[in-house]
Amino acid sequence: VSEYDPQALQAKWQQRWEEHDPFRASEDAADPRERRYMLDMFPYPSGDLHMGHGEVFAIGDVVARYWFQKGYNVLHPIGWDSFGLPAENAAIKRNAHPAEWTYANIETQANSFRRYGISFDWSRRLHTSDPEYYRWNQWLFIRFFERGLAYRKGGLVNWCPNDQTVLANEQVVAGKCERCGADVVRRELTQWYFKITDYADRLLDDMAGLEGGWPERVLTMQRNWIGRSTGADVKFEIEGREEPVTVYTTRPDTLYGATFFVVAVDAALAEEIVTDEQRPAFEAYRAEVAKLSDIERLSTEKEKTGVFLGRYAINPVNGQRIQVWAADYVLSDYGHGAIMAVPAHDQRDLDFARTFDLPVKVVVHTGLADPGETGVATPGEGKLVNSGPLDGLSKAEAIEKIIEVLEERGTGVATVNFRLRDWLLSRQRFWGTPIPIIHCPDCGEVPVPDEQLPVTLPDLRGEALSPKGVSPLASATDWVNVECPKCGGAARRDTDTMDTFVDSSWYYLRYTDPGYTDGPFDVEKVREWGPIDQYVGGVEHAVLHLLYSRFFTKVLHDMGMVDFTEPFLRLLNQGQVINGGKAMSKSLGNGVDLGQQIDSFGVDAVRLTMVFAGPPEDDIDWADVSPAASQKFLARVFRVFNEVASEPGVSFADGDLELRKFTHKTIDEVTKLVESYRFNVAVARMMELTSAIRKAIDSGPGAADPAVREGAEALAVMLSLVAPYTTEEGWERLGRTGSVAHAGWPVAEPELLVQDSVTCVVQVAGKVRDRLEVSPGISEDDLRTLALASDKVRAHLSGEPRKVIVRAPKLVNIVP
Ligand code: ANZ
Ligand code: ZN
Repeated sequence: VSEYDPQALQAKWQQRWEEHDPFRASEDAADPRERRYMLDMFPYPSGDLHMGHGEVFAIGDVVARYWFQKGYNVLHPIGWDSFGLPAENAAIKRNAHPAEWTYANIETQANSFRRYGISFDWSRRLHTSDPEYYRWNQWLFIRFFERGLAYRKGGLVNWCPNDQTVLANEQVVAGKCERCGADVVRRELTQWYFKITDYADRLLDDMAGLEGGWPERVLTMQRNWIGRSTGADVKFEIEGREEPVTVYTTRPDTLYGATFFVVAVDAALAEEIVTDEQRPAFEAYRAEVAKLSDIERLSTEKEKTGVFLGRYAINPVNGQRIQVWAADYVLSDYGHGAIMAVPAHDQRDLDFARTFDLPVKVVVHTGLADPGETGVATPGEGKLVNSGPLDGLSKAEAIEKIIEVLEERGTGVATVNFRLRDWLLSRQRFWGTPIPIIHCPDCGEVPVPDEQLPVTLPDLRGEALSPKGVSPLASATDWVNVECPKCGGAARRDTDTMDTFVDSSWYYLRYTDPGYTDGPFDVEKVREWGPIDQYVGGVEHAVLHLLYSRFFTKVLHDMGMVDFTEPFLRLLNQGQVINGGKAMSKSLGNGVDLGQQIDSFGVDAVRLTMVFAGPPEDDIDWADVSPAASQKFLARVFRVFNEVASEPGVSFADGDLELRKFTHKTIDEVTKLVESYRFNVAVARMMELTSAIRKAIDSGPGAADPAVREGAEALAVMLSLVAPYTTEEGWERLGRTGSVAHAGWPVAEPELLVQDSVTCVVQVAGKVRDRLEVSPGISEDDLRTLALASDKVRAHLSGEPRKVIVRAPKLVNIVP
């Protein structure tokens, strides 16, 4: 009976949990418990759960189970992010429908989650590919459309030639498709966008409130992605052109140093103003640039290239004629697609100037060598020179002054610019939410009336889904051709589907009532559950999902549907599980299968290994950890549970004092460690407690001592965050009734935490010279005497010290 058999425990307790549904959140308004909302990023059903899932959900479960133990009414739901390309690609290969693959995988993962013992509320399961779910994507899209936040425009977009679809800027990583790694190319297409740029300021400013709750690196990534910069728009006359051309600059103070002017080679302006004489050279150059990827184009290592457009611009402050060039280092979709070039103080401009022998004029004296000679621009602070009325001013003063002058003359204004672009949301693929718009030749873009939602996907499968560069939905003629809801005339449905990041932008709200039929979510219930208290998931979503969700939440706030403006109060990014120092991959053959690990070592040992491996943010190298050792530890714990010889309810106060103190110290530390997310150290403390109990049984007061029971019960509850099966069985063997998951977090008794000694640091002239073990209650006088008696201290003193500052019991500071 006392043999530790993880597989047998799993079979027994999984069944019990399913009968009792122990992690259901309560909706009872009379429930006095405070609510907590704990969420793990929902999985994509690409197959069975993998090691990465094993890690993120083991970590998330520590937090969720801790809150259960602390007596909160916890919402910890699970669902599936089940639209997306892999299902579609699998369906093409197997001549099947993407739903078949998707829902089969969801079942597989759901079963694995149950076995893995995660504390989910299974009654709230949702799948984004269900029409009951995506109906509300459509509903929300229409609300956004009505508010001017969803719109269609033509322009250059990112196109993945492999997946045959457009991508949002956020899905292009270093010039490659985030999904398949193919080089992204540019295409001219008319597409749907969400106007996330309207929220750029708020997305940036509200991050101040996430400070401390979110990892700093994620905040930094989002800040950089949004990329707010302040500067000025300045108007330059172009000879022979009616309208002046505006440039954006962050350094209007350097205006007197503008020695040439550059237009993005692919901007309409370049094409418009190039002189006949220069046109052939311009067109040849433009064709060359079109072949480059964005990465190549923007590389700072690349030789600067460009072509003179045969025209001149007039510097508005000094009337100077400067050449107008076209180049690829100026982007057509940032600022105004044209710049004033200040080679002395901007490296890109200097590289260009040196390549084409253009003048360099220093206008900020920085004390560094002349950039025209060194080839190194001086972008830093300094005093203005060669700048008329700005001479002698600092950079900040000059910026203020020049903006004043420009605004007075009507040739410039102070402005703010963002790197963030609108979110391109249409996709030319099948397995997603149809965009609920009907295109009518007379009425234009007409939203599908709410009562006709959802617009469900047409029934296409296999070959019909293969990518053709236009959406497969276009081939479903019966589906496409509809009456215009406004005029009744012949019209066509939009055939694109939505980016699946739309689905995940608001799913957390739907969990509060996934069956709700009167809207995307029940506004009242969301008010009660509030934003997510703790979100756990991968850092790869730093500027994708996490940015989009924040945007959606703010729009929903403005629509009066949620009363908060940030979705995730705290964020934890777990590391990756790697093997042999490398990411697991098919080609390296270093994959580790979660299911096999569980078969070999048991769920609890695998979970314990994940949590114990290191801080949750760090990667776990599976080659360096030992699930076998975890299993051995759990067997030791299990033996302790079996050997406790006292009865439940025994008075702990009668127990062995030494073990009691150890138990309470452990409780105190583990509580603090769990709350500060140092789960691995918390596990280490539990291991020490296990050893202490073992010792008490074997060579101390014995198995019948009440302190042994006290330690074992505390251990069972604390360890239940990581090893639910072992502790559930242990709890039962300890004679306790009910699930250990709801036993209640142990509380350390303050009287048992009193330390016998503390370390006192003794400093002489600010340097630590000795450490003394003293009693916590030592008096200042005693401590002074003790410190001055130390040999190590006396070695650094010659005679009476000038001053002795005593802070009992921890510090003595001696001024010699
Ligand atoms: C003159 C100048 C002088 C500049 C100087 C910088 C330093 P951020 O901070 O990223 O907003 N710029 C403006 N539009 C551009 C475009 N479409 N493509 C490439 N570069 C562009 O960068 C703003 C600066 O980037 C602007 O300030 C402009 O160069 C350049 F000592 O103007 B600056
Ligand atoms: Zn119409």
